[in-house]
Amino acid sequence: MTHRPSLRLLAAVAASAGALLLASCASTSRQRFASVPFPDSTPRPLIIAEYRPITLDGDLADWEGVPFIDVTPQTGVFDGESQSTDCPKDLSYRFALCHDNDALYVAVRVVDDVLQLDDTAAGETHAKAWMDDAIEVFIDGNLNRAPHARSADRAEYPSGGEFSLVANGAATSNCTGWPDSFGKPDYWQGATAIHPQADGSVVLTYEYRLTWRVMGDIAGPGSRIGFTIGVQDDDDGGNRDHALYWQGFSPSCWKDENGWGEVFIKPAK
Ligand SMILES: [Ca+2]
Ligand SMILES: [Ca+2]
Ligand SMILES: [Ca+2]
Ligand SMILES: [Ca+2]
Repeated sequence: MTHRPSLRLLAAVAASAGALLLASCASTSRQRFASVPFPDSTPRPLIIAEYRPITLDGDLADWEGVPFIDVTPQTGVFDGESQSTDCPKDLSYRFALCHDNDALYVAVRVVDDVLQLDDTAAGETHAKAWMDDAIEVFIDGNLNRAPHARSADRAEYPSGGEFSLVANGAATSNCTGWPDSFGKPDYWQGATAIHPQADGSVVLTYEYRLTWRVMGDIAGPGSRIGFTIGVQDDDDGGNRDHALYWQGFSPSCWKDENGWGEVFIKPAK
């Protein structure tokens, strides 16, 4: 089993210390941890997804007040299958989660120095998303923390898998039980927007809607799921340059569900 680098332990300790320092501030959201830690005993992050209907339009204004989690080259996990960078302006992002009665929503805001979309096209539902500037969302809907999310028997696909969305709106769900289901309201949908910056860089915004159906109809308000997110960064065409994950065991962060964080889908009051 892959062990998490000691830097992760230091980060977790620092996060815990920060939480203690901020404990007296009632308005500050505290870091939460799942009841089952990582195999090396470091705390497993837990996100609380509140109830909030969202409009899928690539505009994140409707997420105001929802806490976002920052992922930078210093706090995230670069997958060993690609290169890394030390520069947050090259690749960094923040993401948030919420839900309504039918689906989980994910918002992502990416900072990227160079936009590359040479391997995908808008409208594709079987796109090579990993080769361009794209998001990959990973769902462990039955929370069994399987060691191989893509085992030959496809045992994990009925309750989750990988849902990828490119900045141009191309998508893929090949590694789920629902290939080519992007854009269908009963399965999953998404919206993206590209915001060019004055210095030539881009800000990319994404919104996902993932129904309980793509989690096998076993997840929903009141349940917990395994979750991580990876951002793919291509800056020079061709294959990706960087893959930066929120949580995962490198290399192959997509593989071992035990390396992912958790989400509690908090019921509406
Ligand atoms: Ca929106
Ligand atoms: Ca970049
Ligand atoms: Ca890029
Ligand atoms: Ca590319």
